[in-house]
Amino acid sequence: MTTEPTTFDQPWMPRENVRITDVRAIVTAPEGIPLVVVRIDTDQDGLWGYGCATFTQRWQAVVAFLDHLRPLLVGRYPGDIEDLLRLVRFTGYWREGPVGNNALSGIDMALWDIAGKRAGMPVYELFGGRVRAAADTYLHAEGADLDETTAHARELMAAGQRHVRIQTGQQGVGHYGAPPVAGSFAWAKNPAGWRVEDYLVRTPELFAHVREALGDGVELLHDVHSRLTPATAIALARSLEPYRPFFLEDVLAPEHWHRLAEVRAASPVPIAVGELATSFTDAARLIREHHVDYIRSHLSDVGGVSAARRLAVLADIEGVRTAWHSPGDASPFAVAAAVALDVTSPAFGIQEGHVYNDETHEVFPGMIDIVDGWLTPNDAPGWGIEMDEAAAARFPAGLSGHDAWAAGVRAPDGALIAP
Ligand code: GCO
Ligand code: MG
Repeated sequence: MTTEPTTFDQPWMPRENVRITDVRAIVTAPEGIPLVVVRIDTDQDGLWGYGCATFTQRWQAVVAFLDHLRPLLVGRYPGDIEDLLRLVRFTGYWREGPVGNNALSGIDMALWDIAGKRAGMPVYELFGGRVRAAADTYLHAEGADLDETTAHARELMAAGQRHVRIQTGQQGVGHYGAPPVAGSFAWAKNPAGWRVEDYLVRTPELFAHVREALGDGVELLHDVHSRLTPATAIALARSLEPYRPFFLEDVLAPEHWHRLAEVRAASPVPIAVGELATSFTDAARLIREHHVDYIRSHLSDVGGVSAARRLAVLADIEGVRTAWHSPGDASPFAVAAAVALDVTSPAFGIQEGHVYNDETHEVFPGMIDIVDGWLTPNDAPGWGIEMDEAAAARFPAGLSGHDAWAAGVRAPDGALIAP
């Protein structure tokens, strides 16, 4: 093994005389949710690119990881994207994982942004062009009780949503994605506990209530958030069959994904899993082993848009649909990358959406927004989105609020559970 650094040059001449001059992270939290963006600068005037590297809970680790990569990339030609991604992965030896993959994703998406700007084309056209006009989306409806969640779902439908994820509160700390309900379990060691027995009763009640109120013209989704066992996941799926869920998400935690086949075999309710896949390999296995009906990867957790593009091809081959993870802890560059895949992949299923605040729009001029339930890619070169770094600096990132919340998600006996 050599001890001296060797030249990083590929054994071929770069096609053009363009070189990377800097790779840096920009962290901002215009909604209080830390977003990590990577900017790659080049020696060509006005040519730079952005990518999403958002691991909101541990963003400081991603920034530090990127510091390792700068010397590897500065001076390199930005056009050989795949070779650069492999260089980053193989020189670090220990590949994958959420920190390294998020750093890789920021680089990956920024290189595609540069490629689009150099070609004068939107990234989706570099991927082969459209197979559909736009990406249909879903938004989150939530409430402390059945009526509140139903009212929120109705509002989203009135704004043009045809797909709505419904979550509702329950006694104790409440279920993921909904506020807790006053009241607690006096008998419990942890009176504000999350009780699976309550959840298994309340969730079918929620679906029945929403279906009764809103009819069959809306697609209803629900996120279990990794809190069940195979047996209780099967019980829940079966109890929801009369209400025709569009999909049931994260029925099992990653530690039990090898048992997803049992859940899928026991009920026709479509299963969506994948946001917690922190390696391309794990996400690909979910598709290849037919554990899911929808793959839900967080693009930057599997290494970026190049990796997710491979997953979209695999999904197409295996009859799985995509449903890329993209709530508030994904930057507008992640949204642009997901939508570039959505409009170019035959395997598209549905796109998770988020309505960003005005401050986010100030930080990310050109970002794309949901209109009548649709996300449509920019036709400008690259992602078509810029970043106002002065505005970004007005929203410094702190600790993600996720830590405090997750630390409080415990069962009535006090045991921590998947948040
Ligand atoms: C979803 C996810 C998120 C995660 C969040 C974690 O389906 O959108 O479950 O809400 O909880 O992205 O940081
Ligand atoms: Mg989820």
